[in-house]
Amino acid sequence: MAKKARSGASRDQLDPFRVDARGTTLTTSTGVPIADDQNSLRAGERGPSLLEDFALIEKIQHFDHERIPERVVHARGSGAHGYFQVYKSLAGLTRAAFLNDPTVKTPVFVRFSTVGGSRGSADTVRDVRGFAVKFYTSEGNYDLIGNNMPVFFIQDAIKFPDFVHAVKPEPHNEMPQASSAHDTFYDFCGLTPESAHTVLWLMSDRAIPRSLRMMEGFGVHTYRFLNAKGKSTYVKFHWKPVLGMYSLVWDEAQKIAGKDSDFHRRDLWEAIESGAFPEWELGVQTFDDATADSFAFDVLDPTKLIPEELVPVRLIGKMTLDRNPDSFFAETEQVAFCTSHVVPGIDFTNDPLLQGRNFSYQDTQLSRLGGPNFNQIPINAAQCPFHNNQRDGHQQMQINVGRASYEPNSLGGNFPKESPRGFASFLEKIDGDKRRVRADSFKDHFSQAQLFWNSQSELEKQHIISAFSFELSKVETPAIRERYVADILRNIDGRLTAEVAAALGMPVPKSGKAPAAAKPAGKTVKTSPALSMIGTQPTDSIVTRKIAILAADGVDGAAIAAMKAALTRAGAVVHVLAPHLGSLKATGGAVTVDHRLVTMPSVVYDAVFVPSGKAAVAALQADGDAVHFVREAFKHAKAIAAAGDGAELLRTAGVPANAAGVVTGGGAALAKSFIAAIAQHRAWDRGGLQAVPA
Ligand code: HDE
Repeated sequence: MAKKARSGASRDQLDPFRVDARGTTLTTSTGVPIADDQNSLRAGERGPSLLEDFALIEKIQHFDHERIPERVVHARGSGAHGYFQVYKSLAGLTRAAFLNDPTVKTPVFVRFSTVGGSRGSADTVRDVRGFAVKFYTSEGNYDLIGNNMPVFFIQDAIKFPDFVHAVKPEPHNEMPQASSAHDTFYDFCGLTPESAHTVLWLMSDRAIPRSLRMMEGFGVHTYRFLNAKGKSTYVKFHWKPVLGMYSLVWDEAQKIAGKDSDFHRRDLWEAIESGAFPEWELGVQTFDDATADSFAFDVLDPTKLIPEELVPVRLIGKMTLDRNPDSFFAETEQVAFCTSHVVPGIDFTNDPLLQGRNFSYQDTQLSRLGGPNFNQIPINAAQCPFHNNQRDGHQQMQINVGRASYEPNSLGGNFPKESPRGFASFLEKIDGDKRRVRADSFKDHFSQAQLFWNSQSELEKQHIISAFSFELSKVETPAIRERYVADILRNIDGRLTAEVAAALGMPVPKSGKAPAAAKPAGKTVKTSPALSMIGTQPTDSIVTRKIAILAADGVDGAAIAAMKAALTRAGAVVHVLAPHLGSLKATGGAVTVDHRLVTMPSVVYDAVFVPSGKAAVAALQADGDAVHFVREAFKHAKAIAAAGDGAELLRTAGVPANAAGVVTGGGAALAKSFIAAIAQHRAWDRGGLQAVPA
């Protein structure tokens, strides 16, 4: 009954609910044994089915109701269990119990998601990724529901339905699926300049991560830490992936969406099954009111980030994901995150987006999960005791004993009782006029878009230009394209505007809507190196990278064995791909084939190795899939290695042996240089990739 990889957490609330039917008798859901599950009850051998067939009716009826509404946003997601451990007590900043004791491993459930697509949509679409963490702490559940980008498209919750209607597939024909490249999105964003900063992030490589394990997470809003004395410190949360942050290239992401639409889900699942547990460090930026007031932006505005150069990120603990769910539906689908799930020591600020979220998440679960008892569903249930006077409702799972379900009471000794240690909100003085208003401090929409743009490397800027050009080319209404370039891009950067305008075949706009506010005074930075991915990537590890070895009958088995051993030692995952399954006739020992070449395209691998062996190389040269594999890996700037006459296949594929990231030769030296090339992630300085026909 127990699963193989156990969470490091001391206990698991799901255990009592796990059902293992091995060795059991088939029954109805009321426990009546079933003798025949092949045939329904009929009047006569060829006659009509009978209404009294309760086994048929129960089975079909349950099936008819298997689906629940998918999430209105973030419908596509993948989850995993694990634990979080703080490095040392943060008692000075917060009284949150799970952040006070470094010996405690707090169980977590994490769900990663895309935003716009429906539940079955592809993983690698250009989109923001959700990064939602449920901490089952000793003082209740804490949900940190963030994204892989630190800012959001809008400033006020009242605009969220508008934004989501604009980005989702268009209402008349439900197209396009899981893509922002369409008219309604750019119509809304062109008319809503506060979205400019986040749309820039969406056009960056952050929106096409290589792996869910290789992306950052952000709490986005400014929250509060409260210590035992009630002292408040502002806090921004960051998740930093231990493996570093890496992305796909756009052409590759689109192809994977067709070839393996579960790419990220599979990658997460396989890493955990193999014991390569994904890890993130939790970082915090903490600051006081005076610091907040000194910035050139408002810390309550969720379209703004706090540059790490102004307030450094302090790493306070580590999260490890070490167990896959048993049931996708029971766990990943039914998990209900709510921003209102906070614990003593963590509190909200007046960020108007956060305030609206605090209603929305709680509310949406009612229609998604069918009633007010969703917190009793095993994946949502607290792992500490919970007692109150809430009663009844659909799917009530608890049998509350006693007569008193009210407070105060004398019949039940006045239990459950309030506690002096209970949650207490920050004592904040509020004094203002009741008004529908957007603060002036929220009106500068372009300074941080410029900060992000200016912080990107040349290559990353090119990728952003290509992404905007791609997306806006898909917009059918010329006025919407033109407005976006004139009113938004023109206010960010001249080169960005000119190059996108050129791709759209429109003149570079000389005028457009002016920014609503002048650049405010206050502390900020001109560039923030931490905002560039390429500049911050580690280049010394190939752990969990997937490497393909292309082989056929007649291959040099010893060359494969040596390369495989070296790559595996370095932590990579190695697959032998060949024209047929089974094993290959090989010199130096038989070689087991992991996959047929036609089932595994180059886009799902990080690098490719072609071993020597005359007959094998000749067979691969005559195989269009093998030639395309190598050429496409080259186009996507991946590391390519060839041993001995394996280099012939590279020649057939038009891959120059002296190009960056291409290594040839043999023996230990080849393995070493191949590993070094893979660790670079991509050979960006390869050049001429646009011209590669693959
Ligand atoms: Fe969400 N969001 N959101 N969102 N969001 C939901 O809640 C909403 C926002 C985020 O894996 C919904 O349970 C409003 C920001 C994630 O289950 C819904 C506003 C951020 C997930 C909802 C926002 C997020 C959601 C849909 C603006 C990053 C997936 C299903 C006021 C900090 C959680 C659900 C999971 C899901 C509302 C803005 C992240 C409808 C009203 C900002 C990661 O309640």
